[in-house]
Amino acid sequence: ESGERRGKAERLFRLMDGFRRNDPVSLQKDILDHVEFTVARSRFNFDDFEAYQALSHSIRDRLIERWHDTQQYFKRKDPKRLYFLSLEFLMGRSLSNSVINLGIRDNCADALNQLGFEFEVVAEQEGDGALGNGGLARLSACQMDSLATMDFPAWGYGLRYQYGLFRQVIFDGFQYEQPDYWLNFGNPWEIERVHVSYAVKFYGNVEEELLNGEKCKVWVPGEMVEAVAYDNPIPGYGTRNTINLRLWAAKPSDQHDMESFNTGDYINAVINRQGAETISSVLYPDDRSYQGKELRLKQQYFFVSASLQDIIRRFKDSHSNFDEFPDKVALQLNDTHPSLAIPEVMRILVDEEHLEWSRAWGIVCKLFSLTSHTVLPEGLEKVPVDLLGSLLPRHLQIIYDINFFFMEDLKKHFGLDYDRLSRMSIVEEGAVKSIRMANLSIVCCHTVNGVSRVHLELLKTRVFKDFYELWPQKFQFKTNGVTQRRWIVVSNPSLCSLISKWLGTEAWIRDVDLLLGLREHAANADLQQEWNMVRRVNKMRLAEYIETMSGIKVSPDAMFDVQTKRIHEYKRQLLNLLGIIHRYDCIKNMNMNERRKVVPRVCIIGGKAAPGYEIAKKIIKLCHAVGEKINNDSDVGDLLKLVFIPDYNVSVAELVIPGSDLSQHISTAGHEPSGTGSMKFLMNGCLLLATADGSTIEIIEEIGEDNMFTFGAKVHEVPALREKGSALTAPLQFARVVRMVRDGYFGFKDYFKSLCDALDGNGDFYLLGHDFGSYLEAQAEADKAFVDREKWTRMSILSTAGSGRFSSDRTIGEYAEKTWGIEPCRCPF
Ligand code: BZD
Repeated sequence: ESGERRGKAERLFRLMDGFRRNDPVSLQKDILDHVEFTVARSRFNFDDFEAYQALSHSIRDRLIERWHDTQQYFKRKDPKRLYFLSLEFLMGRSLSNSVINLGIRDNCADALNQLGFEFEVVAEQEGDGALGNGGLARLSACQMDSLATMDFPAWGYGLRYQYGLFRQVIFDGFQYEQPDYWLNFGNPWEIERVHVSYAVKFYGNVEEELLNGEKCKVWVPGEMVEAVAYDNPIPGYGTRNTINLRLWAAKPSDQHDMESFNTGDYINAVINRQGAETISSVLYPDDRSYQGKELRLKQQYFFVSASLQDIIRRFKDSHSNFDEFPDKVALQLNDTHPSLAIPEVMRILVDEEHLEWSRAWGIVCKLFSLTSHTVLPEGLEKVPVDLLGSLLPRHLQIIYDINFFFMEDLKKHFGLDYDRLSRMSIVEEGAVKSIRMANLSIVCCHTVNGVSRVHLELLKTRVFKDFYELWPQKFQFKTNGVTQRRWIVVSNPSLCSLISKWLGTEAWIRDVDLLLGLREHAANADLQQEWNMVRRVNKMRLAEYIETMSGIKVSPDAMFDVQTKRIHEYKRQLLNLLGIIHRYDCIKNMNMNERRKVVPRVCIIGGKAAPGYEIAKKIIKLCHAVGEKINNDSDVGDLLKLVFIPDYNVSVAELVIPGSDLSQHISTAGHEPSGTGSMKFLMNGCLLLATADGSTIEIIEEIGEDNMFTFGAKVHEVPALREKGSALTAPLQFARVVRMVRDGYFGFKDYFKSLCDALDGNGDFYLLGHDFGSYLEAQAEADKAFVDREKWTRMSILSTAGSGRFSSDRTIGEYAEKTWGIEPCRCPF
């Protein structure tokens, strides 16, 4: 019967004229259709936002066609699939990215034009999808783009938070947080799947039952919540493949709480039901210290349970033997946040599928791989046993059992070395008995990946040293990468055209190593001139944005010196600020003649501080206080400006990065696992001023020390320098600028006191004092290079040319081959 239906459908499809067409006239018809029937506005009268909605729905139709074909093709071929589990995805805007990946950007622009609209203006109507905090979350988004483009049979799974990352508003120089209710105006990029939903259980207790004469455990839950799927199609570039990002939303379950309805308290019963939705209501802002919050744990399990039910259902559609599960499925844990998936798979296999423990464990150990994004031991997730035991009683038992067998193995391996056993145990004894999620993950994952070479080194020698000694082969690294589709093609279209023109091909958009071909033209005067022209226009656009946001007028002749990323002590925005104060102080003490030689700078800082992170918030205030002073000082004029860009997010980054001359990546060596912002700036021909940390170590190797400005202590020097205390190593200028802040030169003396105290003598944990001297030298080098236009432009071209290694295509290729064991599965056009 289904074959007959299919035949009918295929005949009808041919009658209907097949797929949506992508010529401008067909696109126009579709847009008007959606204006009239989806947006429900008159086709004779609609505005930019409505045009955005209608165009997006037209694109969505095309995505859905491709999505269906891809999924059917995957189903038919049944390759091994990758499931990428992450609690955070920072997708940013979808419209421009989609039309570029579909190859219909120009036709869309034409279609809109003929309707009296401009593509750029329409695209600006879209809000930012900000379901994540920073690097980890944007990395997931870049990797999804690469997975789709490289035709891998993969899906992402995550949570559909109703409130994304908070909006940052600045009032009087202080940060305030506001909710980001990003779904307020609808979201044309998602498809609600009311029929794809699963019950997720919480609380309750574990009972024993007899099954065929054998005892088995049964979890009797106390609460039930429904997980409903929302699918976000992810189109690849230059391929028909369109993969899926499935996000779960919590809804009350019919079985949630029948009791209270029966007691007759109807209104309160309904109100209680609504409470279920809080699980997916809000993203936790990252402060990198784990506090054992119940809601966070609930989110993690909710997402893991729904995803695994979905994955196992799909597996069972065409397989019945769980021994084949690892041949068909790879599960990637994006940090330990989804690591409850490990006991959850064990529970399903043992309690529900009734496999023997050892057989189930054998399967589980072939399924999972972990990527760590942390260096600090304090950054490792811990869940109090009491909390876990009450929310997920059966999982706690399973974790204890896993730990029991692990401890037995360890004793065989190392003998009764109790210190080592207690360090490696999944269970941490202590004031608050807790489960160490990293230990649980490492025990079970076949591979633990670091995000840069030096990061792996730190994992092996410090963070997971004991585990490395036990299982050296598990530890690998895959240097992070970012997608050139978003970070050049979408965000810097004129640079994109210029690159294609000089390479004579657009093939670098899929094969980024071709960028190397720019090297031979780096000194070409014509290319240099065109290069500078493109960069100049981007700077003017950024200058305009700065003026709108802050009222500060900046000159595009100045060097745009940018540091945009989450505010953290280890990222050292404070070092940057102290450098700016020093520059200001120098200018103030110059005579007219000397001032004429100063290279004008616009210093740009942007980033959010976690709401509870007091020091980070003080740094934001200091930036405003210093800016206030400098920007209003007529002695200084255009020689120095300091602006803070509020509410830095993916869309703002798309504007800032192409307009930057110099960008700073100046973490204390050994603290930034990788860093991916640097790669985006590099691709756009912005020069880097950086410490040798995380990925910048590898960037230096790729483009050469001559093409960037480096400074500061090296990773291996940091521990000894810390011992010594920086009172001895800090230069005089350092004490002077700190004193200016301390003495209230920028006001708010009491408020900034703790910032200054932390830099004193032995307290300077992040080595600002030690690195200050070489930082100023690197800055002086940058000034010198900037006035030599030919040299600077050559360095800029060589930066883009050398950025190919930092594409997420390379990263994903390595994961696919070395960690996941998956192969491309390309859907025919
Ligand atoms: O991950 C970041 C690292 O700090 C960067 O060096 C690295 O480049 C990226 C990608 O690998 N880590 C995070 O972004 N971490 C978080 O955002 C986070 C979120 C929730 C809880 C803890 C940390």
